[in-house]
Amino acid sequence: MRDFAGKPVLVIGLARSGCAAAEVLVKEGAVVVATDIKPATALGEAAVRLAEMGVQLVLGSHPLSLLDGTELVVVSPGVPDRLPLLTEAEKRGLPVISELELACSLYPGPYLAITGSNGKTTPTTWVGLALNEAGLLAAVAGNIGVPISTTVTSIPVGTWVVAEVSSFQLQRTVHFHPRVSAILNLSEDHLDRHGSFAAYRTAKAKIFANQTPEDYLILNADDDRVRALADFTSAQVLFFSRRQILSEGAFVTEGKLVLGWQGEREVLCRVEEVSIPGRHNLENALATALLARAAGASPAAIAHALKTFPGVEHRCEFVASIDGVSYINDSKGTNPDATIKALEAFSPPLVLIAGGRDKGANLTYLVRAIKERCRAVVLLGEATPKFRTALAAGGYTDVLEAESLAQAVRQARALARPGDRVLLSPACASFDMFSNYEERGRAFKAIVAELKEEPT
Ligand code: UMA
Repeated sequence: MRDFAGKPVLVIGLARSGCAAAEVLVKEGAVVVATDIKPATALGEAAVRLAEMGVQLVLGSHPLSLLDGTELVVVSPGVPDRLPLLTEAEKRGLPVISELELACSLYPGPYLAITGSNGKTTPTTWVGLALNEAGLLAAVAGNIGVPISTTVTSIPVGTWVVAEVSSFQLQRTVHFHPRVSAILNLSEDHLDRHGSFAAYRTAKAKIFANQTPEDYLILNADDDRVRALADFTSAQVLFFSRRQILSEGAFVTEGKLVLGWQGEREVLCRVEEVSIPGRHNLENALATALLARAAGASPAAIAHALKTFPGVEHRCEFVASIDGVSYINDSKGTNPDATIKALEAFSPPLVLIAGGRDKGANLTYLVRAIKERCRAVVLLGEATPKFRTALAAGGYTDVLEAESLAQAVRQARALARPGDRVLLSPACASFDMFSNYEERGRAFKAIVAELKEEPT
């Protein structure tokens, strides 16, 4: 374990990750300076508390002089790579790590890490449940919203850290070594940050960079881009597939979810017993089962978790039914692929609310899915012109535009007919109008709750 006592460390970004990192570092005896581009008034209470703990805060700007005397830089996932302070740190040869790397320097594991472009949160939560069902200690953390460094400093030794990890967090890891890892799917995302799909995939592949033949790497056999990564690891590769029968791994046969495990076939449950709907959730269930098995859970515990998992907030979450119309919160659908999966999880017709901050993704397949499944689309946020143009180019004209989420929900209500579903699945980040997707999802739910009280 690393010794931080007396070490001068600079933390960049003071939202969830940065505050957690600074706090943990202070407790480890480091001399911490922390900076955020926002002024104190715009930061949460956690940042204010840091000052009381002895952290020197430099807010509103990132002067390069912050690097003088610093020995280590810990950067928040949301801070762009091209920040002059980071460029200068690299020029000076200072180590720059993510909060994930900080966590793994404090806790040796075992780690079970899950990445992918979409749907990470569901299997991460589900695996945590399956491990607990199996009587194993497990704590769920990471991109899911709980900083890993906070988690690893508050759990008993030997607890599995079940971590949802993003490309931003993986990008700046050095020693991160999960015993079990998974890449669920790969589609274009965060191109605004990584510059190219190849660079994005390279960041994702860091999840298995330190794995050895004693570890497991779990890959989606149905995703060509993911399957191809099997050639680049020393870990034991296991596949899951919704479409093929496998000798080893997780798959579906005769309407049942089955594990091929060390030469045996273990039947888990029937497809219709899986507790959450949609083809993508069947994939999530298969991934969950294999991950949990690789971490030592019994088939019986896994089967129980598959049948009882209630789903996660902001991911195809049922909110209410009003006048025969269901309202679904999929605020976590922050790229076109996630939105396509949400559209496919429900029977049409749907009224889709989409838009927000564009991340540079291609909309061709989303437009196709919208044409097949949507009665109408209500557009919102910065990406409106891009979506408008793409929908028009695809020959789709049932489009309205809204100034606010509240207006979008009311427009969707006016368009929907009994039996329809109103789906918030923006295919974009939330940062143009909200602090994060959780805030957007909560706002949607509050607006729907108000609708319930209003006459039609
Ligand atoms: N900032 C600066 N200077 C800059 C730019 C930003 O100081 O030039 C500051 C901002 O003012 C802000 C902080 O840096 O205060 C940025 O924080 P952050 O965006 O990293 O937010 P956190 O609350 O720390 O959340 C992060 C993850 N956010 C991102 O990756 C963008 C959360 O994932 C994660 O849940 C949390 O850590 C705990 O681990 C969210 C996310 O959107 C869900 N992830 C992306 C995704 O899933 O697609 C990767």
